[in-house]
Amino acid sequence: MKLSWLSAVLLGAATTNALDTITAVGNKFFTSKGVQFFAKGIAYQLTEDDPLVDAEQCSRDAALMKTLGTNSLRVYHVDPKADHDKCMSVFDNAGIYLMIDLDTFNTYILPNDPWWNQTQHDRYAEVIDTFIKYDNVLAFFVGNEIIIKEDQSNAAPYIKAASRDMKAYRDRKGYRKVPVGYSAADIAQLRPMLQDYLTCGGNASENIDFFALNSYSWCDPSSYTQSGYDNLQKQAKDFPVPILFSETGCNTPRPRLFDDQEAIFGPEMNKDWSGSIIYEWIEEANNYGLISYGPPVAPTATGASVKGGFVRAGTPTPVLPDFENLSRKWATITPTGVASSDYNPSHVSTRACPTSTPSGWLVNGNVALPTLGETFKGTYSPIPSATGSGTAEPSPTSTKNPAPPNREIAGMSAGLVGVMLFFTFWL
Ligand SMILES: *[C@@H]1O[C@H](CO)[C@@H](O)[C@H](O)[C@H]1NC(C)=O
Ligand SMILES: *[C@@H]1O[C@H](CO)[C@@H](O)[C@H](O)[C@H]1NC(C)=O
Ligand SMILES: CC(=O)N[C@H]1CO[C@H](CO)[C@@H](O)[C@@H]1O
Repeated sequence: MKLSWLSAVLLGAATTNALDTITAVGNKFFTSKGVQFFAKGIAYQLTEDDPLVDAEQCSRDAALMKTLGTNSLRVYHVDPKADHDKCMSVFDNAGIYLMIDLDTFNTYILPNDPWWNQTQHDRYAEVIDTFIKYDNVLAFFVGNEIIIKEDQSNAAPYIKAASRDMKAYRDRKGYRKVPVGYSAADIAQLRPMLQDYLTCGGNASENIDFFALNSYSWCDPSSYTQSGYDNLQKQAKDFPVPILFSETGCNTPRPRLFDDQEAIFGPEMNKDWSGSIIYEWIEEANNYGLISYGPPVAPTATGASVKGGFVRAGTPTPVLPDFENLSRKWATITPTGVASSDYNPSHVSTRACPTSTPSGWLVNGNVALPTLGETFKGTYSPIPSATGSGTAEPSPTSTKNPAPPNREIAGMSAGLVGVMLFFTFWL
């Protein structure tokens, strides 16, 4: 990564594509040069509609992101009609990949009354059409924390249907195989059923290409076992597709030490996990920011780049000690992983589709997925899973809700509440 960025600088402005494209193979991400990719990511959503349209802002942020050591961003909402060329190029030249959510405020799959229809499909497809041309697009999400309670698990086949259709769309258009995945809330009672369900049944065309978890269960000072990461690891071992943290960074108590990064990139987890995305770049009411664009203003204040009590553009100033702590932490971490030429994905395995339990996981085994245009009617019909070795193919297979009902540990609920606040604001 560093090398290609450096060579881009040496070659000058003529190099528009500094970064190699990334695909999913087995449970890992690899660049087109065969180098395993681990995300050192940041959640980036300065404005509700789209933070990837203001080239000057992207440049100011990218410059500071380089000192932080980030190689990827997650953006929750984009406007597919806007021009993203400059921001995408700025981030590409800074060695930064983008993970983009396809849904937005009025198109995400609903948890209690799910449907999946052409309007949603076309909007998601529009985002793919807009972003597919950028080599530094790493992944697309079909949803974020759609399910946050056990009794919402009936929405899972709709997530799978959305993933199936967006992958089919991508392939039908002959697009690059950008992995399509889902970003889950960390609800202990739904683990590992949700991640297993989204990758079960034996038909890679219907499964997500990667799974990601928003987890705030590691609150410094903590440890691999105290945080529950040991359990996350057990459930991720030899997972059939890449798995990563799509949000992490508990902020209670302070200071944030980001010690979980050592576990995620260390020997306990790095054979099964592909990195993490720290929540979040901009400081706002939930206090997760790594930078701010100025002191808070009155919640009612309005003006260019002011909303919800915070300035949302300008020169980024590190929030201390968080920014420095993360920067120092990442500087000590250089996961090498495995070269794709040395990687044999045959040990990863698809799990059985989970069976339902009373007042627990509700989708019983493998079920017929909703077709485009379908609304959930209360039951699913079972279908047998495709048989076979149960081994994943060594090929590129592979929003927002009210407060969570079950709090696994204090840190997680604090994190989720923070995230809820963020989205409540944007809604
Ligand atoms: C999809 O569902 C939404 C919400 O009910 C509706 O507004 C929209 O018209 C539907 N789209 C189609 C193509 O039926
Ligand atoms: C796999 O899923 C795709 C998409 O739903 C479907 O078209 C195909 O027939 C399925 N393959 C098998 C073997 O069932
Ligand atoms: C790794 C690191 O830099 N840790 C620092 C994080 O911030 C606290 C509070 O300033 C310091 O005590 C740590 O040394």
